[in-house]
Amino acid sequence: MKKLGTREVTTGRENISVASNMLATGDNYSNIFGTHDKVELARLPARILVVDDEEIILDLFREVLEAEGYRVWTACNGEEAIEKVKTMPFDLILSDIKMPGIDGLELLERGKEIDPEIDVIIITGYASVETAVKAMRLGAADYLTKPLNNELIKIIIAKTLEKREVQRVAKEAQYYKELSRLDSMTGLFNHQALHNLLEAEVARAERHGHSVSLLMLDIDHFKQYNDTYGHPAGDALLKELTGLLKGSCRFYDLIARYGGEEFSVIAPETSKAEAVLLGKRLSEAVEKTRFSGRGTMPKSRITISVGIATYPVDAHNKEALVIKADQALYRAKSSGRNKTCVA
Ligand code: GH3
Ligand code: MG
Ligand code: MG
Repeated sequence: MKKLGTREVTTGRENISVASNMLATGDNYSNIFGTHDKVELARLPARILVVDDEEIILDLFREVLEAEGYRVWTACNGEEAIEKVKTMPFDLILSDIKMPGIDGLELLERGKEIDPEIDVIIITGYASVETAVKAMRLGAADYLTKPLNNELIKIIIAKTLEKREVQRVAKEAQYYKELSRLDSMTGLFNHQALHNLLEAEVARAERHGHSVSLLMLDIDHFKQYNDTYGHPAGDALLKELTGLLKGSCRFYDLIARYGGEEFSVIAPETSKAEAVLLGKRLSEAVEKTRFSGRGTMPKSRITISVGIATYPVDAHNKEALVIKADQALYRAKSSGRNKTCVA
């Protein structure tokens, strides 16, 4: 197991011990104390709350844990511990099971109610294996038995924190994976995500014998809008249009920014006729919206053209569906724009 060493870092406010293993990844202090609150908090040394009604045990834990580089708080009963959990974030509670008033098991339950992410290690008497089992059933991360052994304390805590770190990293990876599916400007699915989702939706439609429709939308004369008002105004229009599309589609329609000023909507379980209604509804919603700057645009309004293709009537796979919808969009453009055309 990797041991967490510590370093002292002066932040101007206080001295903070930083686990040295975080520096091995090439991170520097400006990263750690930078703008990423989420990452920063998680990378500081673990915050541990020790709860026991015996002062001598609290002192022992404080000494052992602080020497390991952890930040330690103590409480001499369950009530005090709960107050502390309510007011500050802890990674770990280390609690005696037998205490007057709120005992360790109740603290475990109530602590998890306040902060479901918190890990709890229960300290039991030598002979009370049943209570240890009960604690584990209630969601304790682990348990320690009295008489306490310093080395075992260190190992159990380090193991629990390591598991916690693995879970945090996995969660963060999932978060960034999510981000990589989204278009940064609009928050809609990006081009790649659209292709992945369409592939999955076509497969699902095939399995269940449903239709799925693909709508390609493109803003008419957007270059003119950009040339007149500038790129930032164009960006603002794209964002405004995003809100409008979200408000006009159904909950389970999948909206993507296909690229530039082109959007697409995957409408699951939607026939061609229903997709045409959706396309027309979207066009009308855009046409009616009083976007700023519309006055200088053709016919004094912002409009979109829409091309539609439906599985299985127009195409039998994702690639062909995209081509067919694109061709329909091209026809909507070449036949005068502000139109909905089908494959
Ligand atoms: P059409 O009616 O044929 O679609 O004409 P159009 O002017 O909309 O199409 P064209 O393909 O000629 O021009 C697209 C314009 O979209 C040009 C480009 O500057 C603009 N554009 C693409 N992506 C962005 C973006 O992210 N932000 C802004 N502001 N403009 C963008
Ligand atoms: Mg355009
Ligand atoms: Mg275009």
